[in-house]
Amino acid sequence: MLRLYDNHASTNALKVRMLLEELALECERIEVVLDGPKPADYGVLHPFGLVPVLTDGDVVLTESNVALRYLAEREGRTDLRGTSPAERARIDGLLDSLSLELRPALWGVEEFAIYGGVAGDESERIAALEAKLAAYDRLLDPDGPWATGARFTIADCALGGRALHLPRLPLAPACAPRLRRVLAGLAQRPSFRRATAESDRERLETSAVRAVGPGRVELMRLDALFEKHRGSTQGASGASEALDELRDAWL
Ligand SMILES: N[C@@H](CCC(=O)N[C@@H](CS)C(=O)NCC(=O)O)C(=O)O
Repeated sequence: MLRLYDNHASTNALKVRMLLEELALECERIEVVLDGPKPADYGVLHPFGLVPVLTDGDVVLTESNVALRYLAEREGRTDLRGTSPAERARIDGLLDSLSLELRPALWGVEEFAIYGGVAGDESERIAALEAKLAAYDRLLDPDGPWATGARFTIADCALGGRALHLPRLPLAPACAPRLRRVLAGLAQRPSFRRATAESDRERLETSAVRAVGPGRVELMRLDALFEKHRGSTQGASGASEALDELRDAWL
């Protein structure tokens, strides 16, 4: 039996939730708090105390990218994992660069734009992220629609999680066109919509977009849309409609 130690707001857990939906696998989900004390025995499962953890009987996986590879291989889905050593290496490269190169720069901006932190060097952080995004974009297939080309793979699941907040960040509109294209495809994909339904709902209820820097006007527009939908939408489908409108405004 698969079990996911999850948090609805965790972008790393979202990658795994999305693949579970894609594979239509049953999985017990246990919500673990992100900020604040974890259950006493959680440290036994995850040495760093992070989310997610995926268990499959005695198998314990504590890295989201490893969970993606494991699930695709467990189900014999070479289409998702890559059909040759060269394709698997390409997919692994996209996963690694996402975690090692893009994530720290993304966090630098998400910290103040999404989570309300005070930075003081916002413009530098935005410029650093835009440079990383431009570089990462060059790794993506030019024609798409997905990260590596015509076929959907676990690299797209990873992008769905890692780049979830991208539409809400104050970035230059022309930044990362290939990545935006992948995100536009994901927004229509049922597995992504199901995997994000819960966090979308919470986001609508607790919208706290900070209007800063060059993206100020765009963010104010998004904020106005959040306000419009707040209270008028109920449940996951209402939240999805509202998020569609937000994504359309950005993508
Ligand atoms: N390399 C890990 C990173 C996991 C991670 O950073 N998880 C975040 C949530 S997305 C977390 O648990 N944050 C809570 C904390 O730092 O205590 C992975 O990809 O699974």
